[in-house]
Amino acid sequence: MDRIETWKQAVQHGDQRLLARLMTRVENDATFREQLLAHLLPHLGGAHRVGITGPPGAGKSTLVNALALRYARRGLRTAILAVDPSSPFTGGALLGDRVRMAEVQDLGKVYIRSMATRGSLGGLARATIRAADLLDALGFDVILVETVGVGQIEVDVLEVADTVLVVLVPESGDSVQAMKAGLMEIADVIVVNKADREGAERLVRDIQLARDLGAERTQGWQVPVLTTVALRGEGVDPLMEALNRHWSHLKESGELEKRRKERLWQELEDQVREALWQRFLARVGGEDALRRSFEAVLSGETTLEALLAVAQEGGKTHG
Ligand SMILES: Nc1nc2c(ncn2[C@@H]2O[C@H](COP(=O)(O)OP(=O)(O)OP(=O)(O)O)[C@@H](O)[C@H]2O)c(=O)[nH]1
Ligand SMILES: [Mg+2]
Repeated sequence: MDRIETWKQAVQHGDQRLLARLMTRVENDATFREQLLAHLLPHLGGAHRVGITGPPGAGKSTLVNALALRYARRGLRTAILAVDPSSPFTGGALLGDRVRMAEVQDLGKVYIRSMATRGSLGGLARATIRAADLLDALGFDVILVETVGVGQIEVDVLEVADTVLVVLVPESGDSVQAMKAGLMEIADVIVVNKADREGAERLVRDIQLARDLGAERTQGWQVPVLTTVALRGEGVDPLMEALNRHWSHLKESGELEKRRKERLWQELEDQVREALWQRFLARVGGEDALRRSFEAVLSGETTLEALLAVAQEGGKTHG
């Protein structure tokens, strides 16, 4: 029996410490992360990965909380990955999320993990993708990934998620005007949360208009625009239905397989690039040496061609 099968059984029997240990390694140990993929590959595919993104304070955590409770009540094994681009573990936002998510944790059915940012955003994206892969292989049915919709992270959510839920609030009206078409390239489902406030219906209409301008992320899928009051759980059931419909659409249209393949291809490309870069560095005598040579190129002492030639000759002599 392979390693993943052993882990899977242990985790399904409630071994929380094993799960925590694995997740910590995924987060901190890049080598483990890369080696793990090979083992995970044959076990992937069962989990619906939902990425939740949107501006700070839009109510993403509240919604994720409400969704997770509902999924769990349906008997689905549910996990939350909370990705925070700035807060360390002691950070206010993260702490706040944890307190708000206490209700979920009390239920004891939903697995929650905060992914702390270490190193680059790219590294975070990779750690998050691998964490989702691990949870998928261990038998989770639903993985909700909350990211803050700023800069790079917003695009990263596309890599990790099968379904992208964009959470907006009535106050987002102006930024929606600015990003119209772009929004549709990201979103599979859009929700206007805090619909208890002024302007929600207008924003819904604006988004529906914008929807017809942009290219949809999922072919043959019209992006539903819903409203919620996450704080009171209003609209959360229809939202979950929309997410489920998208998941069915992905499976039935063959789009899911296409995306997963694309994701793994990306992964392969990343790993090959990284490996080649490391070999290049080794040939030129490490990063410090390369930087010195680079300075020499900049000052005209040597040329880029000469530098590349050294790397290639080094390759020949060292095999
Ligand atoms: N009025 C109103 N407030 C809400 C609603 N949903 C959430 N909130 C409040 O909005 C605030 C932010 O909610 P969060 O769920 O933490 O928002 P978030 O998007 O996760 O925030 P960050 O993770 O910090 O970006 C909290 O005070 C919530 O209680 C809603 O439907 N209506
Ligand atoms: Mg949050």
